[in-house]
Amino acid sequence: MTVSLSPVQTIATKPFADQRPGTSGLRKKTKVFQQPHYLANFVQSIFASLEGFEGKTLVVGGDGRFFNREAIQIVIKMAAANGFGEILVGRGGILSTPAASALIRAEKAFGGIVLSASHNPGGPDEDFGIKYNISNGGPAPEKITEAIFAHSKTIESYKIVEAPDVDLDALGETQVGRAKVRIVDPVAVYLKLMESLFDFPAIKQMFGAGFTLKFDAMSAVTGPYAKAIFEEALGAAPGSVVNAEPLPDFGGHHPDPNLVHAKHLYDLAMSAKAPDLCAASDGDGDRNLVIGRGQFVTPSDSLAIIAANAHLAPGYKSGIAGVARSMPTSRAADRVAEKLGVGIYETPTGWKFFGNLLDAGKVTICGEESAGAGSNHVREKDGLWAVLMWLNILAARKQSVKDIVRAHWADYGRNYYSRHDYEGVASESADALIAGLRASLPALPGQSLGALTIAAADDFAYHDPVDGSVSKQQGVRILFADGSRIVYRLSGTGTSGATLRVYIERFEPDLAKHDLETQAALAKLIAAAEKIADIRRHTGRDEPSVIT
Ligand code: VG1
Ligand code: CO
Repeated sequence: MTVSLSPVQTIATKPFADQRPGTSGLRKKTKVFQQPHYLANFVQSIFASLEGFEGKTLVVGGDGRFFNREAIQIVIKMAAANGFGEILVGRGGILSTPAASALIRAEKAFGGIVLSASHNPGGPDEDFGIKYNISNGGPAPEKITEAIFAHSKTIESYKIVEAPDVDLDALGETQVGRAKVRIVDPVAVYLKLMESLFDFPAIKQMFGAGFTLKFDAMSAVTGPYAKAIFEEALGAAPGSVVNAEPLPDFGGHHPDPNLVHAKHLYDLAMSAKAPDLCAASDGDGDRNLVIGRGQFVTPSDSLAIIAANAHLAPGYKSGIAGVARSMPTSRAADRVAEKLGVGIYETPTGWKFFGNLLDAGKVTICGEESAGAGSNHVREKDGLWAVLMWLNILAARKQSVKDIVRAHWADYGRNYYSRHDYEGVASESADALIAGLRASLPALPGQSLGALTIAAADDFAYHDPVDGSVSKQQGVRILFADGSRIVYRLSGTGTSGATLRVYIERFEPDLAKHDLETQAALAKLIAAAEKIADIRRHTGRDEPSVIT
């Protein structure tokens, strides 16, 4: 008698109207995802938007947040039912976003599904998310995310294998339906990749000589990676990595490594007990925070400094092909690219826009003002990569973070930069503010606000130089005659109401003026930003909820 392979069931369902992926996948309140069929509908819509995966490999993992394990079981059973031949899952359901990208590439997988709402808080009353990555390891481009959304609006059924849950904690292989499920070490492939890029012996020597690090994994996904890399491979003192165990609710914290949610690190870095380097990563491990003793490094500056120094790391010793940054990111990196004589590209917000440039070999280093940096080693931003890059630069230059940042400003000038977020604004009010800005665009050039004169104003549209696709309405830009900028856009990662982001930048070439407090240095522009967009009237807020 033959045992029938677990039968594929076709389950009838009805569409949910709200499954349009945002800046980085679909993010909703966990309770929304827990509704019957909600996750399954989206997963089926992903598969319906792909072609040619029969018998191929799918990588699956998540950031460990509440509902991660349940979601992974559903994804495994649906991938098997839809015809994937092999499903690779990080042990415990864990894979950081960059590690998932690395695994997709190393295993030549067809694609991957990452369960994460990234820097959004987790737990039964917080956020959950899911995103699909293509075979280059990067986020699905808009063509695919729009197809997923289109399918989700008409879906009538999904396929799932009836099978017992897979033991996610035991390395090895099992069979689910006709697919092989392989539970793999989530760290191994990633660690090997990092060893190939950075001078581990030099960094190890630096730690041996007493260099001190405090890395906060924020009870999110990077703990196991950071322990293995910093403490075990590089010899950082035990305890250098804190909050190293991924927790379903991130210990009740907001796993966003910014100056609000990681203020304790900032305070430590500014204190008498400051280690040489303080660093952190977000929920899914793709963002980074870097603070030297007495010196915070803005993500925009970090991108520029990494671009200028990447050649010091073995993986980049022959130089970089080019740099890409998201449009709102400061133009500090542009000056480096110019000096190096390499290309600089300006893309819309979100890592999915870097994939084509990286695949085409036009750029090596990419970054966003939102604490994201990465390179052509994967197709996602990579928090630990950024910290390792800094460690490598510090080991090679034998200078402090502070000295390196100061020297960079002295060479290139300083781009004062800040982002003001207005969170939880009513969607209609936020939409009205943006609509008002768009309507005012033609009349803005030539207007003066005090000493500032508006030279140009537009709604950023991106023309992808590789595939020719066009993405419109990616942020309203106000460009001033002195080179300063204000950018307005609405967040595409929130799960309740709208978040208005206002990005403010001013270039200061004068070395004698590199020590101003950032908000003070930008005060005139901040006032102009209010005036141009009428933020107070539209949002009812007197000040931003988060300043980074
Ligand atoms: C934000 C950031 C953006 C980043 C995105 C995903 O998007 O601004 O730069 O790529 O989050 O990061 P938005 O649409 O909210 O501004 V993560 O760490 O959530 O994957
Ligand atoms: Co993230």
